[in-house]
Amino acid sequence: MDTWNVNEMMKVYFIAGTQDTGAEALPSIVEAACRGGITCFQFREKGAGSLQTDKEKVEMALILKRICHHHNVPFFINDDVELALASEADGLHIGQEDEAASIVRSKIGPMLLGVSAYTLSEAGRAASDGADYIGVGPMFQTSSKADAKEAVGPERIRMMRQEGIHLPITAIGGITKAHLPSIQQAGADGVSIISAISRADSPEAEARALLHTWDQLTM
Ligand code: TZP
Ligand code: MG
Repeated sequence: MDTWNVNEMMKVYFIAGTQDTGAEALPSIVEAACRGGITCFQFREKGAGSLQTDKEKVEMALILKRICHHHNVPFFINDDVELALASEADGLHIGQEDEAASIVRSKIGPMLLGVSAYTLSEAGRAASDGADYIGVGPMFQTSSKADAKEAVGPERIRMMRQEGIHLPITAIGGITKAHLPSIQQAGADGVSIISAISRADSPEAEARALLHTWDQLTM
């Protein structure tokens, strides 16, 4: 459980918090997504409807981590260094509005670190600050993030690759199965998804289909 292959974990990276699913449903949705073959999970507890107390967040994080590890899926925390340390997560993902990646890197020790990058310079800085991967987006319009920036499309990833960004890249924002070919062709290592999995009739079947489609494209 302690050594993860970052490139592999990029393929189908599922993100969710109780604001996306309701607190009751979240563990079973994460369990279903794990059965379907997600390659990473991030607990992103944020915005209207999210849990408010540290105690509730830690409790939920530990429940979700257990489910992930049962399926050999790495468990990440969004933004919250203290929660990541308290729950002994495998990794932390931070945005540009959070504390600088170089400082966070020194606080979390050997934990994996993901950083959101919208521009080429943000991607370059993430690399020099010691990020293990970057999340690039929003690719397409999304309703899962209140303060989402303007969609940039897969072209942004192609540009970053052309400009010498070699870090693993997960594409994020409004992504569905239909987008996978253009995202893979642009040079991404995988996709991060909230709604297409969490709101699917069957999160398990959707996760499985996403992974299958991604792997078929690679071949
Ligand atoms: N960061 C950029 S877009 C986004 C985040 C967290 C939301 C992605 O959710 P969805 O439902 O897959 O568009
Ligand atoms: Mg953030």
